[in-house]
Amino acid sequence: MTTVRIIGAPTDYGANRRGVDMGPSAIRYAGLSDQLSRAGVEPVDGGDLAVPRAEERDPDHETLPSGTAKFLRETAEVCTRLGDDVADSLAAGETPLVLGGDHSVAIGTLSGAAREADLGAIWFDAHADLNTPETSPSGNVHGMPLAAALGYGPFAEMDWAHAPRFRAENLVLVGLRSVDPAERELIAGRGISAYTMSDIDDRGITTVVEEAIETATDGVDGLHVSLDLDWLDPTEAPGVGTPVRGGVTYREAHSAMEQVADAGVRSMELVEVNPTLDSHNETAELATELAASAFGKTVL
Ligand code: EXY
Ligand code: MN
Ligand code: MN
Ligand code: MN
Repeated sequence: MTTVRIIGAPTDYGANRRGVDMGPSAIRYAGLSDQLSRAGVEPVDGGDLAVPRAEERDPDHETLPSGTAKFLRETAEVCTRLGDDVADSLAAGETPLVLGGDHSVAIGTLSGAAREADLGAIWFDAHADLNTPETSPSGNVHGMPLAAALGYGPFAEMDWAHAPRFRAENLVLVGLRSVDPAERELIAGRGISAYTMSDIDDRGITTVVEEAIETATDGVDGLHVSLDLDWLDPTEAPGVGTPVRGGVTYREAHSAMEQVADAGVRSMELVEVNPTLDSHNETAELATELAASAFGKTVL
C-alpha cells in the first residue's frame, strides 16, 4: 500500500495577507486522513514544520540588487527544511503530500522532489507563479515559486531555490486566467506548456489534462501535482487570498485529479487555503476531496 506522508508547511510569508498559515489545520480538520484512507492509501501525519510567525520577523521586504521579494530570508529557511523532509520521505518510499501555507512552499517541495529524480510538474492554478523579484508587481513570493525552482532571474544565484532536476520542458500550467506581462514572455520564451481557461472551454478538461500529463511526464521519473485552490472558481473555493473569477468547476477539478491518479502521483501539494476567508471550511474540505481523487479514490 502506498504511504502518503502529510507534511504541514504553515507559512504566510509569501502572501499579502494573514490566514493562509492556518491552512494545514483547516485541511486536517476537514478530514484529510479519512479521505486518504478511503482512497486506499495509508496516511502518516508528520505534523507541521516550525514556522516563526511573520510578526516576529522583519515586516519589511528583502531588497535584492534589483527587485523585491518579501520575507525571502524566512522563505529560504522554511523551504530548505521542507525540501529535506520531502527528499527524506521520497527516499523512504513514501509519497509526500505538502499542506500550505502559501504557494511559496512549492520552492521547498520542488527542490526536495527533484533532488534524486527527474521531475515533471502540473501546476493547477489561476496564476502562472513565474514572476522574479524584478518582475513581480507585488513582491509576494507566492507569485514566484516556478521562477525560483527553474532558476530564473536572481534565483539563479540561490542554490536553495532552484530544483536541480526539474526542467521547463516538463512543466505544464493548467487553468490560467491571471498572467502578468513578464510571465507571458517567460512562457513563450522558455517553451513552457500552458493552458488557459479558454483552452479548457474549447477543448474540455479531459483532453487538456491528458496532454498535460503527456508533456509533464515525458522522459522523467515522476510527476509532481501542485494544486492551488484558487484554480477553482471562487464560488466553489471562496477561502483563498487571490481569487479570480472564471475558474474550473467542482466536477472538472475532480475529473482532472482522477486523471492524475491514473498517471501516478510522486508528490503533491495543496496550497493557498485561507480559513479566515472561507465559508464553513468548505475550501479546506474541497482540498481533502481533491487529494483523495488524486490518490485514486473511486466511487465503486
Ligand atoms: N501575479 C501576481 C503576483 O505575482 O503578485 C499574483 C500572484 C498570486 C499567486 C497566487 C497564489 O497563486
Ligand atoms: Mn499559485
Ligand atoms: Mn494562484
Ligand atoms: Mn545549483
